[in-house]
Amino acid sequence: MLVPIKSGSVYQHNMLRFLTAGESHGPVETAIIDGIPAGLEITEEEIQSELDRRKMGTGRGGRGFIEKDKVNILSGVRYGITLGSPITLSVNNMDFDNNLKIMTNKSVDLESMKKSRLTKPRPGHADLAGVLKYGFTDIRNVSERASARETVMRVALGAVAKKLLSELHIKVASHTIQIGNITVNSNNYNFEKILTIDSIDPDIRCLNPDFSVKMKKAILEAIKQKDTLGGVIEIITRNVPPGIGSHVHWDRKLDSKLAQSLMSIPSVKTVEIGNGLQSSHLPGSKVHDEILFDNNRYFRKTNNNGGIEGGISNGEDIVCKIYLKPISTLGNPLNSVDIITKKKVQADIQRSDICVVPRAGVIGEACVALILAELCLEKFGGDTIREFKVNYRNYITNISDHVSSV
Ligand code: EPS
Repeated sequence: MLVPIKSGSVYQHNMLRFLTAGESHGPVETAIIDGIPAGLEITEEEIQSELDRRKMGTGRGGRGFIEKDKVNILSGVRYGITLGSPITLSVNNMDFDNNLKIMTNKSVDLESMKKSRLTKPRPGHADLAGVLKYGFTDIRNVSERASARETVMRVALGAVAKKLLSELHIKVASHTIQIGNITVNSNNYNFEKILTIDSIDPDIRCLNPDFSVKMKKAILEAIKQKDTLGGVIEIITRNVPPGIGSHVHWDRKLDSKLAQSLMSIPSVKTVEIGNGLQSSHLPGSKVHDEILFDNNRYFRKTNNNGGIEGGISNGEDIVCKIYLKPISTLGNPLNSVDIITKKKVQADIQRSDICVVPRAGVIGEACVALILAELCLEKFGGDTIREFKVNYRNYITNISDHVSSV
């Protein structure tokens, strides 16, 4: 019989939290994650392999070829093992602009900064709302931090979260199901195949080769037209036990936390759990997943609810989709208004990506992994990985005891 070791105040004590910092063309992107138990094996190479996955895909702009995205572990890990103390990660920006040392260097030439400032906000970007909110006359003060470059740290942190989840056999995978108006049917997915999608189709990350060709063509056409394209990614998590998240408070619900995390990825405008969009058109009898019991466990034949009911995981795959709008920096810019002159102008043209959808899957996986790691730590607690795993196994034994005593 396994003995529970966690104390009653686990929720506060084992809270996983993190912060990222860095401007897109500043010297460094950095992050601190706190709450990872001691004893987790993690190396720079493991984090690096996730960052390398994020660099793949058709539709990248020139910046992608400049950045190395080489990660450094600066604290919280010794000899490849976590210490229970905050873990600091950093990635140097190769395309570093000295003007972005403004926070430490007051002696920069303000006149030339004034001349180089960006004043023509891009529709769809944080540019205009950001300068109004923070009282700036240079859009770069906003766009540098609003940049999707920040997701480099989310992916690095997500690698740590994924490693923690792997201790509970939880795996996260993603694939592309839409680029522009080309959509592939993702029903009856093969999870093991999705786990290997990077080697099958590194350019688009789509399981169907015919659709992948069409999607790639669409991106190349958008490049020719100086336009941009959005799309849809599906992110699937397997082996999450029933009972992660909670129905008792709005901000402890697994689906509400996943939605916030995924919605925070730049360009994401919709987060769908299970078949949420389609379900809104159907009667309940065609939507809800009937409950079955066999081999000492409950299961469902369908998974329209995407593995979450009442904000709690039900043991089925957690299925999320993210819908991305096209990138807002356009080669043929839309109309805008200059924030200094208030005259009608065309928005700034800046070097940019054309389509971020293929690699958004890697970012989405990280966002999902960070939430599941947080909620698994809330549920199972522990200062060490051993405690965490014993508590997990104890819980799994308890729920199957509950089943057989009914
Ligand atoms: C981004 C604009 C581009 C992208 C960048 C995100 O950068 P730049 O303005 O330097 O050309 O390449 O993404 C990355 C650098 C990255 O690593 O993902 C934006 O404005 O969001």
